[in-house]
Amino acid sequence: MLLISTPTSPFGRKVKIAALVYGLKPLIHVETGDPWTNDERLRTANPLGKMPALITPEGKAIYDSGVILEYLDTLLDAPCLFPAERRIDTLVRHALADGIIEAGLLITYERMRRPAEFTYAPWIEHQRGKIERALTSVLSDAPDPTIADAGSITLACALGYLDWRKQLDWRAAYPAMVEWLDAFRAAFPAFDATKAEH
Ligand SMILES: N[C@@H](CCC(=O)N[C@@H](CS)C(=O)NCC(=O)O)C(=O)O
Repeated sequence: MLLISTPTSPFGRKVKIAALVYGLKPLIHVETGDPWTNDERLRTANPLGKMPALITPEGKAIYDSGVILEYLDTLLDAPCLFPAERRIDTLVRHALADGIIEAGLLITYERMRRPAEFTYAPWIEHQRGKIERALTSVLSDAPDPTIADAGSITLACALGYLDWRKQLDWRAAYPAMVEWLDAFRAAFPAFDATKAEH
């Protein structure tokens, strides 16, 4: 399989952690894509030009990251990323954590992709509000940090992304989440193994 991503993509990191934890890494070859240029290979795989995209051995292109996780689950003896007995809860947790990454990404794009004179602070605050509400919600219903499913893996990637791009100081505001991430890191070395050198 070919995974088109970058070392820094939080969505790509979800896929890499899942592959490491569930022993699929040897089946996946990672190549770097670039959504900001005319990367025809990426655009052919995913017309939206977003990463990650996975090409199966049969040549089928799969995106987005959540669908790739669903695909990886089909390669396991039983689904572990979206376990059948808690599928809906896991899908909701996955959606919430994905939303944190998306809001963080929009803040980063506003800061880095838009000319400084056009940066719109209320838009950044709007996105930051989503992240704050999501993290507050997670506090009362956090996934088990010792189980690697789509919810916990994506939450860890979201927190790692906030650490990198600093959309807000989540460590000061949500100390319980620091403990949660420490527990996830201890349980799954794949988290640190997929940290990009920034
Ligand atoms: N929902 C998509 C989001 C993917 C995404 O936004 N990836 C970023 C990189 S981290 C990207 O490709 N951005 C370029 C763009 O939006 O054109 C997924 O889960 O795969």
